[in-house]
Amino acid sequence: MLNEEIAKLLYGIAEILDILKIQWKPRAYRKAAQNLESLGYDVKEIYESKGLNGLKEIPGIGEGIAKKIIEYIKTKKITEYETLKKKIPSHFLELINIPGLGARKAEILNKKLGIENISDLRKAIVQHKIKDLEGFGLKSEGNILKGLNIFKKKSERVLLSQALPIADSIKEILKNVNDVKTVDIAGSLRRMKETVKDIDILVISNNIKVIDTFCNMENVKEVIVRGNTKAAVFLNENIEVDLRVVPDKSYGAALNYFTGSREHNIALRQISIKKGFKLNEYGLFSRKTGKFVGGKTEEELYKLLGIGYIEPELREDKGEIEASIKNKLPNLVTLKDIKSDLQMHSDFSDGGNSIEEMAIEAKKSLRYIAITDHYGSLKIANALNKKRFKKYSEAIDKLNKKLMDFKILKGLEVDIDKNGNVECEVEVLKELDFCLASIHRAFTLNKTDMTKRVCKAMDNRYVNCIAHPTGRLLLKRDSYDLDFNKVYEAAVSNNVALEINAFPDRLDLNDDLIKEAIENKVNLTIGTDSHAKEHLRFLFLGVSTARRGWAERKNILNTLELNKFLKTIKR
Ligand code: DGT
Ligand code: CA
Ligand code: ZN
Repeated sequence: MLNEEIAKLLYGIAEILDILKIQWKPRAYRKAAQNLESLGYDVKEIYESKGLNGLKEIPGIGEGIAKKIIEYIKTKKITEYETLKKKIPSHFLELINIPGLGARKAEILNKKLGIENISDLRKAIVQHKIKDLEGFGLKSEGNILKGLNIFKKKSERVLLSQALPIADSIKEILKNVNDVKTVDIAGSLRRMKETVKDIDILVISNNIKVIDTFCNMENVKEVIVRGNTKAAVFLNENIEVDLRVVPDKSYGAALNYFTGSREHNIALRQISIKKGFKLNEYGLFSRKTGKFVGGKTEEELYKLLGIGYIEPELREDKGEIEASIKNKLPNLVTLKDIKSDLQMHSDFSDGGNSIEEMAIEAKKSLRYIAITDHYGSLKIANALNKKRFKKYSEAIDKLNKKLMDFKILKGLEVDIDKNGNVECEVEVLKELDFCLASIHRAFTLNKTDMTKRVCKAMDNRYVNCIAHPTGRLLLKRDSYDLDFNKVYEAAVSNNVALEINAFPDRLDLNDDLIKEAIENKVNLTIGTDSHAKEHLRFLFLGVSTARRGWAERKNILNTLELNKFLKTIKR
């Protein structure tokens, strides 16, 4: 979404205004940035459907900032930010990018310790120079270090959902080059890892023209390497793309090698050694004679190694090879198995579309959905209260009469308060078909209290599922502390499911927790957490995360037909 990119610039403007000692304005920019970040639907979509006035309806956004948003949508920059940047010393620009280090602190660090950039800052932390500065202290030094690490991660990896469309468009371009037989995405992207460092692409061709085309794509910012069989470029989108060109004969071996993971490759190589082979990206060879044995396809390769084919999502050396040897690999759930989407919002709370619009879009590929608008004291999400719930409930009933062969479950996403109480009246809870409970505030409780809080919410007999159970936001916010063994136990004994939230920056539960939850016999659901009908397509991200967590059809409640689903969630 553009929201975050724009929010980042608005925060940047606020920081610079602070440095320039301009009063009041920074606050307005910060407020606007905050609201944009938590908006949940895309400002670009609002602008396209409702224009300037649509943007002005967003809380905290007046005419001035709305115009800057439009400028960014159209030109990908905000002139005021560019102008302001020139007014302050350059060292600030780098430092204020660090989460938790604002203009005021950056100024002190620069004056007292001469810190000009990130590398100076890191040195000062290592030498513990910061803790002794007035107004800083050990804790503050630790926080700056944390901020540095987040910044580092952020500048190194991108979300799966951001890399995928870029990779697909490159694939389209390369497919159309003469003599290109096959184009495949490899690396962590093929394994559907939640974030990726770069995009790896593999091509069968004996024509080096494909390298030319690749290096001359219009979004290439810089060519990093250019050879006869490989090239690497850095794109305007701030991501690197590596291309390998390989011959037909060893394509399977190359695809396998460049899909990884590195750990999976190493484990496969050990098996091949035991079998008297040598395995590399060119194929499988006899150790004795050096003769090529095979490697044209991945299927052939796994077969020659005496094990069953392993899906890319499983290739992390987390037990998949042992399972494959014993013929015990899971039969992974697929997008086609999914009959419903179990978390989405409408314009009754903070969504951008009506319930009907969401339902019509979902009906194209699903059999039923749960509309789960926010309920409780979550003001920022325009949460429903008892009075507004009545209208919501009627709207759903009415639509269910109108829509044929499709069911809208009456759901809510209710807030879990600090003590584990569900912020919703029993009369309302009783009317629901499906109730999600989740945490949106007080993230910093310690592990014991947080675990108690979630388990207590599960004790509530109306709760069917805990949404985004760890609360993490990829590249932005860590999970809160939970003792998952206790959570699994409570989930099973109360018959509460845990959600795999499919929204691109959540993917929560993550792959490892999904696997653990399944081992502990916990039921799982997938919810896109859509805030606009365009988000419904994120379902596939939930499915791929489930697959990375070894989920089979039977582990995911969304694969059930409606009646069976309702029976299964009954408490
Ligand atoms: P990423 O890019 O960090 O998200 O993760 P990957 O897995 O895409 O890693 P990348 O791009 O460095 O390399 C792509 C694949 O190439 C990797 O999954 C396995 C293979 N590969 C790269 N370096 C090595 C290596 O040193 N040893 C082995 N066995 N395989 C490697
Ligand atoms: Ca990669
Ligand atoms: Zn939520």
